[in-house]
Amino acid sequence: MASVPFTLYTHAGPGPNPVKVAIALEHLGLVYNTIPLAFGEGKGTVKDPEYTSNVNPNGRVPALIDHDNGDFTVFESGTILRYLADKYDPSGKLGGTTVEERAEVNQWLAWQISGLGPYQGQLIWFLAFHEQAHGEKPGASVMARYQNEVERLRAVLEMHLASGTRDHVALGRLTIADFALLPWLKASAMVGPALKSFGEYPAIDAYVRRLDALLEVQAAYKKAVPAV
Ligand SMILES: N[C@@H](CCC(=O)N[C@@H](CS)C(=O)NCC(=O)O)C(=O)O
Repeated sequence: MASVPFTLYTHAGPGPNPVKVAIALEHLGLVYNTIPLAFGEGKGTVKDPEYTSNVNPNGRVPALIDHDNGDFTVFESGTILRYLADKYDPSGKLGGTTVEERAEVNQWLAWQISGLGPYQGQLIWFLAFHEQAHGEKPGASVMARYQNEVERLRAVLEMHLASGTRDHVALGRLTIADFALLPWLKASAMVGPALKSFGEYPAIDAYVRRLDALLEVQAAYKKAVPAV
């Protein structure tokens, strides 16, 4: 048995994907070390050949190594969350106890990973990094495309939470889908006035506050996200 059973590769900055996994590890009471990687290329980055050859061929974080399972290595945050729930939560509370429950959790996981994450992530890129990289501002129609899609997705979530007076996004209880959503909703702060404030989405606002108050969430942020 390894002395610390899990190694979690995180971002040396505020990237929202690795902390999802830290929240799950904290919630399950699993002990882990973090290895923060920088963006870019070279030693100690997400594109370091040592990392892409041995851990994540996609050159992104998070990735997780489960040392007590023969150093089983897994990347993609949604898949890591699913792995942890399936393997370490036999009650099924976090990931669903039936095929139908698992589908309900997975649909919101997929919604975050394929929708909110990429659109909001690219919006952050266009706002904060594009001009520096390309020497010109992105066109207004490009910005509008990303802003409108993020707002559309937020309106979908708002309606879902508000219409069922739901405290959680799936199954009426805390699941790995909440762990995936929270960091992306919190990361809206990086976009500033380019997106509406959560004052305009009261159900999302309450949802974020509720999850943020969990001790496991606070511990995960402390350990997996550097203070800025
Ligand atoms: N779909 C991936 C996205 C991972 C991702 O994009 N992570 C960011 C940090 S939050 C990253 O590693 N970016 C590095 C880069 O863009 O070079 C997941 O959910 O794990």
